[in-house]
Amino acid sequence: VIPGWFSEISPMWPGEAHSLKVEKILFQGNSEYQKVMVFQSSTYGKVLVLDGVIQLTERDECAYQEMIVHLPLCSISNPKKVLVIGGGDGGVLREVSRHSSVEQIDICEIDKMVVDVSKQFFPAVAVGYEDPRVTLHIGDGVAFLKAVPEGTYDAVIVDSSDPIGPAQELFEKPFFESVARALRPGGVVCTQAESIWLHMHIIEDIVKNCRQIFKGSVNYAWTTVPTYPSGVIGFMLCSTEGSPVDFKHPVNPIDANDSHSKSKGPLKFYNSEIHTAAFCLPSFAKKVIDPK
Ligand code: AAT
Repeated sequence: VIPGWFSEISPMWPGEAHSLKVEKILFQGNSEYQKVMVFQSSTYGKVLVLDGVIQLTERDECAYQEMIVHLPLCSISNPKKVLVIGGGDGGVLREVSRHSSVEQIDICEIDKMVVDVSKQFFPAVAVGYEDPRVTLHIGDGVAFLKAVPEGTYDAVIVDSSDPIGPAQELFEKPFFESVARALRPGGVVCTQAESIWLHMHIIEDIVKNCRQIFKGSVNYAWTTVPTYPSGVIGFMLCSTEGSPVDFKHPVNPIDANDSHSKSKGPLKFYNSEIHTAAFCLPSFAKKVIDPK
């Protein structure tokens, strides 16, 4: 550990640790669920850390939040009801609210401290909470989904932390089963699905479970996020049986102008070309995820 630097050390990426130079620690607290920290970095703006793991930085959060939302929502026409699990910082809400067809946005985040800290230190992210379509539920996403009436949502977005800690069950088969139940026929889910460089075994497991549960399409996509372990992170995109969804060819392109508002700012990362490109896999990953 280098003095004055933050190093992200975890058994989920043994033998490596990405580091950022710390200008100032702005917040440290213990919630009921995890350690919460915010610091000002020299080169990535403010950084939100949970249990020693980077959740977002001001500089590169767009690459994650825009992709986890617009990959699913641009793949179906007229999404109306959207559920977000995790994502307490509000960045996913900010992106969902760019879609004018959406009428209802529910979010279930387990940790109220994440919400409060984001509102205090990350106003450009927490701006998502200002949309009147948003209802916040504080609680466990697993329990929340079990209580959702069948066929409620057009899209579910699972913006979850890594499977060590409170998010563990969000990577397990029973959770995916309740997501499928909560979706209407032809509805879509997009979940945080870790790194092809570090977590092929986790991804293989998720893919296997999802192929059994989701009778529409099942695809893996990925994006680059320099401050996430290995610099990339992926998403599992699935649809339920019903009108078929072709994730690789967006039917609901988002108009950069429509989605722009003074408080939200413009899209920085997502466009229709990168949407399609995100599904191209390196050969080593394709062999496991999508063998022909
Ligand atoms: N949008 C930024 C990135 C995140 S946030 C993940 C959120 O999931 C956290 O706020 C955490 O409190 C919440 N969470 C964890 N478990 C649950 C649960 N069971 N129910 C509801 N919310 C939960 C993801 C960062 C990815 C990091 C990659 N290394």
